[in-house]
Amino acid sequence: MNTLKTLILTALLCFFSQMALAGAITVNDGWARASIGKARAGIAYLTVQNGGDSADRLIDAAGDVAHKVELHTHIMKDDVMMMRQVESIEVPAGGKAELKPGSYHVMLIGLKAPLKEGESFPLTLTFEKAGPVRIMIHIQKTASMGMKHK
Ligand SMILES: [Cu+2]
Repeated sequence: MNTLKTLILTALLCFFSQMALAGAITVNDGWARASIGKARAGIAYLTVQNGGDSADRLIDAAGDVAHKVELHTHIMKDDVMMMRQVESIEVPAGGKAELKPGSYHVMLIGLKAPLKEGESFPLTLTFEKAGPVRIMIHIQKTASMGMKHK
């Protein structure tokens, strides 16, 4: 009887700790700028919040919106802002990772269709521990060009 109780408890605990793990990650504020003319690339920004007590990492982004979807960052090299692909983006325990202009971003290479203001598209982000999280990216008006992407 006691053994059975222990087994059930253990099973329940495992179940809940798994849920907590997946639930620790929330993604907010997904947005992208509307593309201009026949621009072949776009960028998506978002905020990842980690409510858990262990760090996680964003390791992949995927979506049908473009032929290739990559995780990128911006770096300064000889006073020139450049982009570079990154393997992963760290999300500290109890903290957040911001994908924002001039920093980390999701690069959409080879857009299948123009990004139109007011529309949205789904992206699937994969976290090392929390697994896949599907989010919507809302397309906003093109701001006066701050940064140039090829
Ligand atoms: Cu980029």
